Amino acid sequence: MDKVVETAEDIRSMRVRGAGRIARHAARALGDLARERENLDLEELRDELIRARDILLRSRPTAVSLWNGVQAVMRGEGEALTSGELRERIIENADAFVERSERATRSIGEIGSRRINDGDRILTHCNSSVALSVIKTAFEQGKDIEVIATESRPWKQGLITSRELSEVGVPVTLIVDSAVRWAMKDIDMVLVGADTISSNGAVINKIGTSQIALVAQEARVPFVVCAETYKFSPRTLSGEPVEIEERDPAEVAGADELPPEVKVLNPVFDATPPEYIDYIVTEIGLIPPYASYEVIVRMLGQEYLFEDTDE
Ligand code: RI2
Repeated sequence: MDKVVETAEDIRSMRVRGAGRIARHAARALGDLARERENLDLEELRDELIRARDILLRSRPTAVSLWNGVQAVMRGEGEALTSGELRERIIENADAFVERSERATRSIGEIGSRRINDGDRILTHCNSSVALSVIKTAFEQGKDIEVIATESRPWKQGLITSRELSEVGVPVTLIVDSAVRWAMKDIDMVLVGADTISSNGAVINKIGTSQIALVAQEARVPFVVCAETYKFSPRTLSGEPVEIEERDPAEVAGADELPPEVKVLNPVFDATPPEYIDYIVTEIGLIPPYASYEVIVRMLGQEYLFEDTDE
């Protein structure tokens, strides 16, 4: 269980971050737990897995990818008749989820890149592995593109994006978050990731995303979201609101920088309404945000996470 606690701490502290990565990290931890626990009987193993699942789910509240990933690994745990069967099922589920998640990132790169034109200047926010998969794929196809990356306060994931793109040769310029409206006049497309997509098509992503969407709408610049289908939230279909994580105010300003009576808030995600979103690039194709309900129903109804729909 130590490793599970360590995994949860990696996610909580953002040593491992990004909605897709945290889902894979948690899935691997459950798979490893099942692999290691050869000596437990069925009930002991089941209890341990359920405890591990709950520890992992408590690590970060907003990205539904974590929840969907953990649910995918735990699928069918109640049906196993022996501990061997349970172990096998969890290991198989974990490997399948990780594999599917990595494949989805590549598929989104392929599909999304078809909408990028030679000469495009793309604005991206934070650090989304799927949005970057689209950009890198378009660049590998020989398209002459340029990226404007926002700093993304307070964690400055824009620096990670800038380094990552520059390493593969994509021309990239970093701007502060408040320079987005200034920059928008020369942008051809905004490309962002998602932590959660609700059944009404609202996209929950890094704080500041909804402001960028507003600016893009005003400037008539396409606003495109890149997200694997496990970022759509079945929980929102049953009316559950998406919890917006609020992190330590010290990430925004240190205690010694301000008088003690000043309150500092640090919400790290916001919701962009569907009317600001042109389309969502998923591994099953481009979908309008209003089709989110359909994606969720398919996921729920057909154990969607385990289908090979992108081949
Ligand atoms: P991928 C990140 O959250 C950002 O909000 C990013 O847009 C989103 O996850 C999706 O990332 P954080 O972990 O799954 O930096 O596309 O808070 O990599």
